[in-house]
This record gives sequence, C-alpha cells and structure tokens, in this order.
Amino acid sequence: FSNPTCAPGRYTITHLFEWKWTDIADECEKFLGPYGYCGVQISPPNENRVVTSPNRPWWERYQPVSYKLVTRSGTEAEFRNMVDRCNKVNVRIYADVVINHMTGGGSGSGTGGSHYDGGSLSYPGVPFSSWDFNAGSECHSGDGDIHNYNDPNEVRNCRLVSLRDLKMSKDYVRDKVADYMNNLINIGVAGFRVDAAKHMWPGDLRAVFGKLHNLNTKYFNSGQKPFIFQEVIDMGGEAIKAAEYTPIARVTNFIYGIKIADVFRGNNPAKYLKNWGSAWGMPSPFDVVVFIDNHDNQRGHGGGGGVLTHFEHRAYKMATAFMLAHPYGFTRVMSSYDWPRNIVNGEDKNNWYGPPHNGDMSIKGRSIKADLSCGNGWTCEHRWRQIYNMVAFRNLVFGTTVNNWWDNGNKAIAFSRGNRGFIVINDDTADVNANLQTGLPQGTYCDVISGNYENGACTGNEVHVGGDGRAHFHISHQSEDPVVAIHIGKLL
Ligand code: AAO
Repeated sequence: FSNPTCAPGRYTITHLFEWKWTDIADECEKFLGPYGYCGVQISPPNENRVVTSPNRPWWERYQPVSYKLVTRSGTEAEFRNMVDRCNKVNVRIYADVVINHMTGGGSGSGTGGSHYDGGSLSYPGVPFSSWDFNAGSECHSGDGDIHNYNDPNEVRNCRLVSLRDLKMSKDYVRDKVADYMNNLINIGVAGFRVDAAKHMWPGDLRAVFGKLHNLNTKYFNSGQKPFIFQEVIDMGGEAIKAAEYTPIARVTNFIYGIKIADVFRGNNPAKYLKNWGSAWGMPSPFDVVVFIDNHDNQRGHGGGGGVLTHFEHRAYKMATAFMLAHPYGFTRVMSSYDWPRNIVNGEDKNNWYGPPHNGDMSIKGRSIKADLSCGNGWTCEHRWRQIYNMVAFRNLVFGTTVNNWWDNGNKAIAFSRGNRGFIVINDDTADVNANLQTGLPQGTYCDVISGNYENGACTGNEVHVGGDGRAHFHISHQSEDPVVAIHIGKLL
C-alpha cells in the first residue's frame, strides 16, 4: 500500500482542504494536470454531522454519520464526475477516510439527511448500533475518553475527544468500513489518508486493508493496490510508535514540519540540513508522507503549534522549496483558505472557521486571478509560482541524489540533484555572493523562483552555467524569495 500510484513523472500531491468537488474537477483539468501534480487529498467525502454551534466549522467533517457520499463538498454525482475527470488528466484522488469513530454526543441529522444519535450509539445510515462500539469492557479510562497517551490500550479503545469509538475488532464493523473504502475504489480513487490511525490497532487496520479491492482498471493497471497513508502522530515521546504502522503502509511524518520550521525561522542553521532524513530521527523516506503543515497544526489543532504556515509566507516558501527539492519522502503541499485569526493567550479563537461560503452556508467556489493565484478567500498555496515550479522541479530531478552540497557555514545552503537541478537558499542575514559548482551542463537557465519560462523566454532571472559547471549566484538576504532554483527543463 506504500506505492503512491501516481501517473508516470508525477511525485507530489496537494491537499485541497474543504474544496467543492466541482472546483476540484476544474482544478485538475486547468491546473493540476498541466502543472505536474500527482493528485489531490480531498476532505472526507462521507456524510457528516451538521454542526451549527459554532456555525459549520471545518471539523464537522471529522464526525461521520454514514458512508453516503453527500457533504458540503458536493453530491455523489459530483464526486463521481470529479474522480473521472481528474483521472482522465492523470490526476489522482486520495480520500480522507474517517473510520476510527462516528460523531460525538448529541443527536440530529447529517449532511445526507441520515439520523444519528451519539447518546444511544445509533447510526441507521450505515447501520451501526451500540454493539458496534467499544465500551467499558474495552476502554478503562473511567469517562470513556482518552486522557493518557502513554497507555496504548486507552488510545485505541477509548474515545478521541469524545468521538464514538468503533469496535474495529468486530467483523461486521470491518466489513462496513471496507465496503465504504471499496465503494470509493470502485468509483476510481487511488488511495486513502486514514484519519486517526494511531487510535486503531495495527492488526485491525491490517484486517480492513486486507479486504480492499485493487484499483479500478478503467484508470489503473490491473493488480494495483490503493496507496495508503496513515495519520500517526509520533513525535518520539509517546508509547505508540509510527514503526508499528510502517510495515502496513506509509505514515504521516509530523517531525518533519517541526524541524523544518526550526531551520527556516533561523533557530537551527540550515547547514545542518546536509544530512536531512533518517539521520534526524525520522523514518525511512519510503515509509512517509511529508508536509510543512497540515489542516490541524496550521490552526493549532492536533497538538498544533510551531509549524510554518502560509501566514509566514517568506519562510513558508523557503521551507516548501527545500522540501520539494530534497529527495526525502513523498511530498504533500497544503492548500488552505484564509480565516480571521484571533489569537488570545496563544490560542486562536477562530480556529474552527469553515471554508469561504455563500449566504446559505454552501461552499464558495474559488476564483482565479491573472497571475494564476486564487481569490474568494482561498489561499491556494499550490498555485504560488515559488511552489508549483518546485513541484515541476521535483518531477524533473526524480531518482537523482543530493550532490554538490555547499553551505556558508551557517544559514545559506545549495545543492544539486544529480546533474539535473540546482537550488540555492539564503536564510542568512547577509547576501550570498558566490561562485558555485552546480553539476549542471553548460547553458543559460531560467530561475523558476523569480519567474516563469514562457514562450521561449524567462520572465525571471537568468543563470549562466559555464563549461566547468560553475555559476555565479547573488541572493540578497532582504529578498522576499531568497531562493534560486534552476533545472534542465528550463534551459534557454
Ligand atoms: C470536535 C470538538 C471537540 C469535541 C468533538 C466531539 O473540537 O471539542 O469533543 O468535536 O464533539 C477534528 C478537530 C477536533 C474535532 C474533531 C471532530 O481537530 O477538534 O473535535 O475534528 O469534529 C489527536 C489524534 C489525531 C487527530 C488530532 C486532532 O491523534 O488523530 O488529535 N487528528 C485527526 C484529524 C482532525 C480530527 C480528527 C483526527 C478526528 O486530522 O482534524 O479532529 O477525526 C498529542 C498526540 C496526538 C493528538 C494531539 C492532540 O500530540 O500525540 O496524537 O492528536 O496530542 O490531542 C505536542 C503536544 C501533544 C501533541 C504533539 C504532536 O507535543 O503537547 O499534545 O505536540 O502534535
């Protein structure tokens, strides 16, 4: 399950957090396909609880009511249409599946009209009843909730923030969950982000994944398994380890974003990135999905704190450029919406804000500006030139190693990827003014950070690599984008 199943030559996904299915279909055709993205992580596609207090927070989608494909992102017909259109332009869809639990307490109806009652554990839309949930015989925390992350039994058998915990040891529950995932596979999704995987026993996940079909041969080669990455937060200090899950499928690497933030905020000199990877206490590159921030920690959820986000755009772009230039891990670019942060005593009081919406609370579509960036409240980091051009860089240098490492002994670094690409990052307080070995063939290259290569011309800075592979770089420490990246795809 660890093979990303991207179309050939594509190596990065983007999380289009809270996007509508109709917008994603359009985005695949107009942008993600042409600009070389492998795929999209989508918000949970199944029916969820409608939360009105606060009014329609993003997190209502992490409270399943049934496995019907009806949400604020769209109808089942729109979902099917999106998957088909994206696959046709070689862009994969990865569904966020919430299978550890159903809703919290209270009753009402979901986005698809199904009734639920978290008090009596009744979910007729599946159907699940009280027999299908962990109870006092499995969970010994007293109030039924998780408090002690150092007790693996409690983390897996009790309730995560009071969310009703499914009894995944039961065949019936495994079957219902596998049916849901197989329905998505049959429609044409390429894989899954498995929410709260740490809160399920590895053996139970193995059993569920063992029931999954191969991918739909309308879009994929026969015999291909879905790509699975499990959300396991392992910062090193708790009883549950990511290593319990990596033999099953990939895991999300949360150490990555914290360490990278430390570097690009200047607290840990970039020169140390020379041995970035497993030497930093992180899992094997083939076992992880890596990202600078995610939908939780960018707003202080999930332990939050400390990561770079689009709000710190200068450091964020540097960090993302490094992530995409470096071979470690399977890369995911976060794509956010804006919200009015209101930080009181270190906590954002508005961290529940849902996506941009219309008066009837339906999700507002994104608009596109002349410079390709988004409007209507959508941040669209995946459409920032400094980011999408590095997605293309990664595609071009794939399979090569880090060579020609250079640093100034402090916070400025440079390296090549084989003889195909070269990047210089100046996170220091002085300019970089240096003649560096790029490892690239002689020629004039277009810096894809400061510009684009359009109609045979470079709209940004040109870099001249001599016959000896050397080139001169001047990067002001005051530049908004103190990065230069060149590759053989943009040789003038
Ligand atoms: C909402 C309300 C709740 C209410 C509940 C039920 O906010 O007040 O009780 O409904 O009515 C999202 C939101 C939740 C929301 C939920 C359901 O974030 O606020 O609850 O939807 O609507 C743990 C899990 C991890 C989880 C994360 C949020 O392990 O799986 O919490 N992430 C996923 C999703 C997330 C979603 C859910 C799961 C639920 O991505 O969006 O919740 O489907 C430690 C542990 C982590 C733990 C964190 C937070 O980490 O290692 O495993 O994550 O704590 O509890 C420092 C910190 C340490 C932290 C660590 C790592 O060291 O000290 O606490 O960093 O970051």
